[in-house]
Amino acid sequence: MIKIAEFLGPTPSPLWRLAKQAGIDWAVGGLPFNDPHNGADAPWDYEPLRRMKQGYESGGFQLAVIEARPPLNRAKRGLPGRDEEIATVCTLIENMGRLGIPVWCYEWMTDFNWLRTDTARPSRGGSVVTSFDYALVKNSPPTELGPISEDDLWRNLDYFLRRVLPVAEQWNVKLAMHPDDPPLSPIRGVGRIMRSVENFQRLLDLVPSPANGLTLCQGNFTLMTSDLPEVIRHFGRQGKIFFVHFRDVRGTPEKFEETWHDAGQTDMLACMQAYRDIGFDGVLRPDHVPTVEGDSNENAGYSSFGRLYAIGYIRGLQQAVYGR
Ligand SMILES: [Mn+2]
Repeated sequence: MIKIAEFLGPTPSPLWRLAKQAGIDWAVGGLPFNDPHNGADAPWDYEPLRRMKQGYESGGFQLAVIEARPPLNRAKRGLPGRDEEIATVCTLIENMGRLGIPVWCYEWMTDFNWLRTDTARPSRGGSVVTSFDYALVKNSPPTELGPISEDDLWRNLDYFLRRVLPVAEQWNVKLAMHPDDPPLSPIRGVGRIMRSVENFQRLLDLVPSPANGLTLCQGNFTLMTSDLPEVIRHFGRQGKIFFVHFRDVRGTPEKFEETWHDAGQTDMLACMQAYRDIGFDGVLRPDHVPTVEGDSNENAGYSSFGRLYAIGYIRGLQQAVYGR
């Protein structure tokens, strides 16, 4: 059975109570905030992580996934200092293992993370969503660090995985690679490799390990295929889906907008059936949601009230597919 989770900040908030009221028992967390109690400890050290986990538990949530990364740009680019960054990741993984936090969601986007050209595009009934149009960025100058090829990104990823995966195996923590968003390459001179079903298979085959897997972010994967349920089965049969982002879009990798969960291009019911068919028993969270009336668009994609609708929609699909 899937476990429906929410992305929650590390301190109690109205959103925590809304999520709890909507029936959420699982939290996806970031890294602990800087806190005077941390002393010399970094966010990936044991005590800050332990206190964060305990905080979620006192709010009624089990911490199932950490979806934040220590600095990794040197590792992604293969620059001096990458071994120190990789050591930090190994510390995080070990401490997650000690605390029984089973999944780390990471990504291999260098220089910049998910990219949109509009964060307030009108959607249903005056709600707003994010959107992307490659035509608006195709003439953007390269990033400060300059172009980097896809071959270099693969080489650096291989170097990273060969050091981190043995630690992840030892501590029983799973690495769940998130797709590049948008799944398009290059952007601003920067190659983006996690952008196709074939490339995700290449990731799995690059360094075979029970800890090497993926985050099935539907909003990106549905732009890589015309048959998302089959892609879910393809990776699910291999036991490689460790985490799911449940959201939808309309369009192509070059030009798309995010949508309400009931209004995108993907057959969401068929996706839920595919998760059941592969026996997926991990965590699934609504990813980006529309910003709706009465809510702030300050953190586009993460509106509180928009999430309530998404949770209800997902709960309905879950009960339709798995029964009550
Ligand atoms: Mn995602």
